[in-house]
Amino acid sequence: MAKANAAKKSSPSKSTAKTQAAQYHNFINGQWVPAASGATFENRNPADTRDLVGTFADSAAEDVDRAVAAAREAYPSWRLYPAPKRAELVFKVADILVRRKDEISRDMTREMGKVLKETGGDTQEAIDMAYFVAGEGRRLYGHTTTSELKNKFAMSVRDSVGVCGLITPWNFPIAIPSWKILPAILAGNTVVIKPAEDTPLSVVNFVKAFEEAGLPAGVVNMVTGFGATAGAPLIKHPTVRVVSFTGSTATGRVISTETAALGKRCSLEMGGKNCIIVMDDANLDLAVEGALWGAFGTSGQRCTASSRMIVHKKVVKKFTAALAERAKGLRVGPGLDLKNEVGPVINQKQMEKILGYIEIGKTKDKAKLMSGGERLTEGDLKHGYFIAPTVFGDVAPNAVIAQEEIFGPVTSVITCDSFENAIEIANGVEYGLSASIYTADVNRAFTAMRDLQTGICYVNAPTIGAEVHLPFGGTKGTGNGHREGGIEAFEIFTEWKSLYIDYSGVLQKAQIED
Ligand code: UN1
Repeated sequence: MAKANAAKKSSPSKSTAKTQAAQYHNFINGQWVPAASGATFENRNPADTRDLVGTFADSAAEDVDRAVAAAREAYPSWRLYPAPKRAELVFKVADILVRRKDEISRDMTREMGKVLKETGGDTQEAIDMAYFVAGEGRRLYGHTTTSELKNKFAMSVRDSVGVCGLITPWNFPIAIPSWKILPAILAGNTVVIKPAEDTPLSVVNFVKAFEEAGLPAGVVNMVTGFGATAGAPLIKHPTVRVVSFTGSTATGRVISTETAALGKRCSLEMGGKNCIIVMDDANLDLAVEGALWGAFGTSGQRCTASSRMIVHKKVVKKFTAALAERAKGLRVGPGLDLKNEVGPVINQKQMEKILGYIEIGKTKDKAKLMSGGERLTEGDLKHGYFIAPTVFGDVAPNAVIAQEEIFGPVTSVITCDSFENAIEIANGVEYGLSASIYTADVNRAFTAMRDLQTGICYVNAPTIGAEVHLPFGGTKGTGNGHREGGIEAFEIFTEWKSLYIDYSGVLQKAQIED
């Protein structure tokens, strides 16, 4: 699956053949090493595929074995290294990211396309996460509690689990790895990360921060490559105790089955079909502004993207016209050019998938195309994967484009008759990540917060923009009950241990009457 992507992304071109591309290796046991086979793959700029970002190790089971062995070797002493000391290293990582934010963000825009302001936000999210998680080094609280028996003390503490296998996506190439690596290592685990094949450079940059901070060898390891050849052996490796995955629902379900069969802990963060409800009493200008950002920020390639607008019949005409107008006005182009507001989509396969959904919207779904609806190929744009911000109007709640995750700059406006009808439409999808409501009515706002079946809910703001100190994740097809971010992130990366200390000097029997 992933291989096909990269093959398209990496088709050779004359203009780059002359320049020597940078070569990047795996990071195993504190060393930068090529794949055991010597194989590499290319990473190209989706805004201009003539630009070769670099070549990366095309890893396989042997590389995964080495990385996992390094993580296992490092684990016993890292586990016993005091958590506040582990936190000091994480604070150092944060400071390094602050210092290198611009450079990291530029590399990120070059390898995955989103505009510089947004890659800055992505890097900032990793910085925020590092400061937040590092603070936990002096907390990681458990409970002290009462005992049923006299002269007996009881408490619970968190322990680490062991080696964690982390599989991360390309849309938040450093933020999402930070959600996984940082709580994992702060809690005393060691990790092997396999970044998306479209964005290995961002994780190379992240790993360099751990190296510079002086993390012991083997605590953080990285193998680059593809899902089938590098991701699968990592997930299945018997030493790997925790798997944390962010990506498609289809892949997540496979991982869920495989890890269950092997008795591993598994956290999944998958798709979304997030909606903005706009009621007739909403501040319409604010709602349009929010919808524009929610639908077209990151070219719609967020799990949290606002891909459905559920709008009250009294204001739907006005809202749709205004949103389409604003969408037409967005400047689409390479993200490194500061005047652009929307970058390309990630690769050819993804572009074709999005264009396929646009076609379904026009034909099968019989929706009304209000803006965009096509690939942009003018001038140098033809060298990249640009799609015009697309708004569909008159979309039925059960239309394909209103049900399936498109992961591109496409949003659907659905008309609702009432608040109750809006909630029903909102909940009528397979996913449950994020939802929002624009209303001036506090009663409606609270009812929506109560009844929307999503892990994240916004009032008078779009569906994107979660902050790292609150739990992130979703219900239904979006996840499997775990959360990233917040102190809840530690649940998957720690094992609870209950401790009983009997200082009575006699045998006391719980639950047994004398
Ligand atoms: C994602 O799209 O997978 O809430 C993550 C947001 C960002 C994270 C998105 N802070 O939109």
